Amino acid sequence: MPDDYRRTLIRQISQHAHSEVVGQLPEGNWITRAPTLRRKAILLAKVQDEAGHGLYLYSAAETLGASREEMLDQLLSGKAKYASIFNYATLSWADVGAIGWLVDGAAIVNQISLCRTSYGPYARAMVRICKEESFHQRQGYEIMMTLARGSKEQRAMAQDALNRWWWPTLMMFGPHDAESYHSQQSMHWKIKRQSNDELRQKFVNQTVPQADFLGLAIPDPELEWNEERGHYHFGEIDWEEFSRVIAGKGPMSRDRLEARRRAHEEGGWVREAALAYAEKQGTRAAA
Ligand code: FAQ
Repeated sequence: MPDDYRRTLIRQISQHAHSEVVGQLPEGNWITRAPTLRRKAILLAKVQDEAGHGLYLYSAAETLGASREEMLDQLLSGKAKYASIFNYATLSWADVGAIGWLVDGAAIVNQISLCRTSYGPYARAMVRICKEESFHQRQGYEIMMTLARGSKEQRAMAQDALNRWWWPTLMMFGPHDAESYHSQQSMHWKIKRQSNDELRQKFVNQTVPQADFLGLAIPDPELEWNEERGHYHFGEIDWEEFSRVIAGKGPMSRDRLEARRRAHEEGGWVREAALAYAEKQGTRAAA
């Protein structure tokens, strides 16, 4: 395996794993405040799924020779990137709906494409992840539907969440193709099967009718159907905001890393106990 191919995969897969792990935080914040027991149980299951996705992905990266400690170190020291979207705050219950609908929706569009990525362990992890993300996306849309059909205040809450999450969601697909310095090589190696702009367009095309069905307005005055292109035209993303967020200066960047560091420290005794237990079992098996 060429070294650069291996390095590129470790970079992408570990960033993807970090995103799943950090991605638990914005919604995890709402578990204690979910409006009903049913919503709480669903949200708990979803957040647990994200932890599981992190595990599949760290394991896939380990098959390439990266160690778990090394990858976690890079995340906790702030060296490694993770998806920009998780550096935004979840201000209301509607944000949990918007994350499921939009963020998981965008993640699926990207990950369906990655089910055909050229590295088998990554592609196989994606198949299972996509099935789970599909459940996540539906639960988010169902929350939005309930709010959109609810009281005036609930509709306003749903619209406010869409207003705040729309643009950061479009940023999840990364820079424009012309600015995406890894794309050409990754497409050549078939790590990426579709470009950042192609996937972003696909997401917009499938999401606009969903917003229409909810009776919510996408916060983009330029948004309109282009008959000739067979695609929605949409406005320009604020790339300065994107650069700021991926440089670690997003609205919640500091809190996210602090929460991960604290969880790592507080979980030290679990790792120690698991190692001691494995050692004891090993000694018994040898005896
Ligand atoms: N955020 O040259 P490109 C989820 C970086 S999972 C942060 O285009 P590439 C599930 C990029 O790393 C979401 N950084 O790079 C969930 C590179 O920096 P580097 C995660 C970004 O790799 C839902 C530089 O910019 N999904 O949400 C972003 O060819 C709900 C130049 O960019 C994945 O990771 C960004 N948005 O394409 C969980 C999918 N965009 O590494 C909880 C797998 C770009 O040189 C709740 N990854 N950058 O320092 C990919 O498909 C690709 O890596 C891209 C970027 C498309 C993200």
